[in-house]
Amino acid sequence: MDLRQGIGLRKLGRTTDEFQQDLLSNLYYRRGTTVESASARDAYEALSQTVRDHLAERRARTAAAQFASNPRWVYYLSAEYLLGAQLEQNLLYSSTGELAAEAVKALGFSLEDLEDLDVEPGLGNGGLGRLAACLVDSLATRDIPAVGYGIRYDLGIFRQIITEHGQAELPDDWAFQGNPWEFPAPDDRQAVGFYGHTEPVAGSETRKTWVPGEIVLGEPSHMLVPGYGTETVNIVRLWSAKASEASFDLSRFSAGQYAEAVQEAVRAENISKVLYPDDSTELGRELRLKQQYFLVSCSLRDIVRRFRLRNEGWDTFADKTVIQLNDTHPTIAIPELMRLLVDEYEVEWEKAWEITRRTFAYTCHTLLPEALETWPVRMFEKLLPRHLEIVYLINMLFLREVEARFPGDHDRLRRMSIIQEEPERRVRMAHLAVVGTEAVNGVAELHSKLLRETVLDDFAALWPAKFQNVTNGVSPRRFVKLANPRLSDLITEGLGDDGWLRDLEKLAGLERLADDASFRERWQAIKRANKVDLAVGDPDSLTDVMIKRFHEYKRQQLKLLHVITLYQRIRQNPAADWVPRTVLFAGKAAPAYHAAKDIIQLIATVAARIEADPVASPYLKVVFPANYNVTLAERIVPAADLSEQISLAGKEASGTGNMKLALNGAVTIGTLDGANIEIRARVGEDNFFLFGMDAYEAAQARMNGYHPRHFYERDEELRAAIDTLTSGVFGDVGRRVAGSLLDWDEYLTLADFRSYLECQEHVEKTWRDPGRWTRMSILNTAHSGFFSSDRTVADYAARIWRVSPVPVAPLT
Ligand code: NBG
Repeated sequence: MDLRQGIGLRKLGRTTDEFQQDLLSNLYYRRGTTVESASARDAYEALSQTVRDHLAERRARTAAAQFASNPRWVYYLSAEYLLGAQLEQNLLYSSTGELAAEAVKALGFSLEDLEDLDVEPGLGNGGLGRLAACLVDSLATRDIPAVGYGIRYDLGIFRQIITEHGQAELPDDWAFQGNPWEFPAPDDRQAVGFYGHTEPVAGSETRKTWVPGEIVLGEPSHMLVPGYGTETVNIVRLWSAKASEASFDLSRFSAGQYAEAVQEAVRAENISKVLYPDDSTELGRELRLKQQYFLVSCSLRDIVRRFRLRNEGWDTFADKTVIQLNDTHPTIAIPELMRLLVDEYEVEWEKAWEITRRTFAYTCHTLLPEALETWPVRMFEKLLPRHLEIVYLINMLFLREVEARFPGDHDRLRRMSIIQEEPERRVRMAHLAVVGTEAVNGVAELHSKLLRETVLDDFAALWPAKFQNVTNGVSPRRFVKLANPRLSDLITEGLGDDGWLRDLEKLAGLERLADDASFRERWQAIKRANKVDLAVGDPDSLTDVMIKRFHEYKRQQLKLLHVITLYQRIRQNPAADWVPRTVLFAGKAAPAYHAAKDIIQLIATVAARIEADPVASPYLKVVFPANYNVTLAERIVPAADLSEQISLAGKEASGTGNMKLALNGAVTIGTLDGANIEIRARVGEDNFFLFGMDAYEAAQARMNGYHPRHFYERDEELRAAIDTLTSGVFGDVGRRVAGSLLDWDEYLTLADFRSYLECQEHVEKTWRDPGRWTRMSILNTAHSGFFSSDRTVADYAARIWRVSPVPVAPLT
């Protein structure tokens, strides 16, 4: 039997009876229970295992095919993955949904009940983490050999609750009851060093020996990442920190010093305890740096191990390997690969550097200068002494190159150095990432342009060809098919087949239906039914949604000023013909980001006030469903009429919520920022509500001395809105928010206020003509095909990774 070809695998149950038998054997043999005593949890676990087996079988064939072809691999390194719930996705990707529904019914459960037990692994914060999940989905869908590497945080992103004091955070023990989707692989565990010192190696100038002061183990487990409409199943490999046996102090334990006995072990395992530990203390910051190195060290050793399975020497390493750095968090991979090559494998520095540079590529996800990571040299040196030496050498050679190109330009050297000197010596991770990679990309056209013109301009002048753009995308499977089954069915009917799920540009075929009255009616009825399901307000009201992380640059405060103004207008003239609106906010704020938490609290306060007001509440409702995550997004997105993308132009790198919403037929109100620009260009100016300054105007406004009070004084309605906040009717939090707007208003909220309000009036006028609105909605979906993450992956594959698919033959 040739196991390598996956022959020897029996075909899994494809009829109802067979599937049911498989489910029962999982219930008996793996769960150890019986039909009579099976709980919903038992049924959920047994079902998940049955579905997982279908994917695992494909995984075995994928691994065999990939191994045989010894391809160039994509390794995606990311501190975050927001994978979303797994059961429903895996049912879809294994085409077992109907079989499963039948089989669990026979056990006395409904599929929906079991889906409710499926907890989403919240291993990320926001857009960056969800992008990682969409890209791994599309990598598999495009049959590209790839592994996603990350950290298996014990506690994911906190669970948010909203009280009258605003946001409160609770721990998210997501795998408390186990995670049926995960395969532990303790054999592939790695040892990771920290601290210690370095020693010279006799006879070599560049090689050193690093003697770490602490060793922590990294134990991987992987989750399966199936492609859609293809056989490929890739994996995401997540590392957990484990203390070594030696770290348990038996003699202390015997002496009754229980806490002391495990102290070292606890410290080691804290590395994968939480996502983004609070970095307001020195210890917290060090823990974050430890996490970064932990991820990088484990993953690189695993990548080398995998390379070694099929190849010898180092000559082909960079041909067979491309490592994509998802933002700067994994950037220490650059000095780490140098260390492995030079110190451990005795490769010459020049050759090692060439390999390293050719292996890595870097995606930048921000434009906010404060979000560009730097680490104090002092801390770096203590934790990673050898890496700092390597960074210094990389920097010295790099600065020589700059000096050769721009002789005597000392200011340029200072600006470009990987080491920042003032006011404190720090390692600039973004500079390291640019210097040590072959390609650098932004995530939307404008973002990539601004990176070249501002944040990374010196680097773009030195290496213009290195800089690229790859516009983000989202998975149409998760965000249309799974999230919005009604709309998916209508689209499939309208287009004649469901080929759009793998080739999203096919949605353009809906254009001809935008003027078809009966199609429009059905489209509208679906939107309404989705609103009924969401159940947050009157389904006939304009459902106006702003769902994203809370950040001042995203300007939830601008939306709130609009709400307050609407409220005051209604109060002044209750008899007018108001367009009923349900304004939905959802999103989390970083626990230590007080200004953002203030805005959440203020929204909750304003919402309660309007709710209690009999005059305004029939027309205006503000809701704030707590704990925004992928699962909640899947419920909100299909129900949205209006998508709020109102960041200050030049601040949002791309946005991906904007894409999900447009794909589901929400019309955008937005600034010329991030991917909004590309959405507008595709759906058409007439189908997009544009307002506000553009990025250049915004930068100008700041440079010319921006005075928020100037706008406050000149705009009566704005003044009224801010004055109510200052008056204290919305409590101290209202005063604080008003104060920060009047005194500083970092993101020019007041400057864009009038333009935003006028644009919202235009929205209402359009909404009053349902035929016209629905046409706009259909055209948004029809022209959003570009925003599939399948296209994003194809772009990376062609221009950055230069990889080709390795198809997996179906089981015959
Ligand atoms: C975020 C940007 C978004 C972008 C996502 C994915 C970070 C650091 N950046 O605009 O703010 O859509 O990345 O690229 O999370």
